[in-house]
Amino acid sequence: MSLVTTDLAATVGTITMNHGRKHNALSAALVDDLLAAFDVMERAKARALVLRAPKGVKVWSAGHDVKELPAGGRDPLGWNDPLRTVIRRIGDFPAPVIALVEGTVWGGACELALSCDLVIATPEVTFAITPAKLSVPYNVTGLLTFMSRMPLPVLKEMAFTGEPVDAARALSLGFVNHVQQAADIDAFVMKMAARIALNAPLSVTAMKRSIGILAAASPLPPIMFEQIQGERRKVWDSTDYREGMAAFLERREPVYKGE
Ligand code: LCV
Repeated sequence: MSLVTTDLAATVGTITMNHGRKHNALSAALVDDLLAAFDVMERAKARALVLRAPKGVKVWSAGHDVKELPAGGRDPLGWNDPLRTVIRRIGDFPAPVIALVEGTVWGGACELALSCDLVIATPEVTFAITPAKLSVPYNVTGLLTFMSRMPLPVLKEMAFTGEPVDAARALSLGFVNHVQQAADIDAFVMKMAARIALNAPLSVTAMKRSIGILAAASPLPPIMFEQIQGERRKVWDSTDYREGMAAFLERREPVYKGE
């Protein structure tokens, strides 16, 4: 049974992440079903796409499936990681993707939501960037996603503390487009999606792709990329990395020693 449901109303598609038992943790299985759903919607030439969880969820997505992270000794967020793959798919999708967010959003799911073209949330939504809590070295394109959505001091606060930021603050900082009450958000999002779908799809796609290319156009000399990878390897090779995984699985607070 698929872990997502899809709906296509005229030229507006909706993909619903529906693995409630694991709070939509972005496992390989859930991401595979998401990718299949994106392909269905692209073949159907959807002109706007809504990415959501079931109505009224407590957790939109619990982020990367921690139980699928490598035990150590290699990059936990490499090119073929399911989270990286679905993030790229959102950017590649020809039509605008609108994140309809209810519930709490954790770790890589923050990047999933913020990599969408528009983010619309209820007031109860919170976003928590959690790599520091798990001793995970977030990856280059992931950090660039966050850097392009919010001021550096805000990203540093979220990344270093791991503490949630609520929808009102996210709206004031610009990484949420609108905040709507739970009773109103579905109609609000579908009205915006329908408005987008009435516009010229070739123009919308060209602008989405051009903006994406321009926003990602940050020339990084290879030596700097290797320097970043060196910093990240210190983390994924550390005993702290293994402590972060163990603490999560044992449902206890981690004790980090900086080694
Ligand atoms: C696997 C899970 C998860 C999960 N993975 O329900 O950004 S990075 O670098 O940090 C990146 C690596 C990343 O995204 O890491 C993941 C960051 N996510 C989090 O830190 C959130 C972890 N989850 C939670 O704090 C709680 O599950 C919340 C607060 C979301 C919900 O709490 P609640 O008490 O309602 P449970 O914790 O009981 O979770 C229900 C089931 O979902 C699994 C969890 O292990 C449990 O499974 P079992 O019943 O089999 O034990 N689950 C939740 N999150 N990220 N599995």
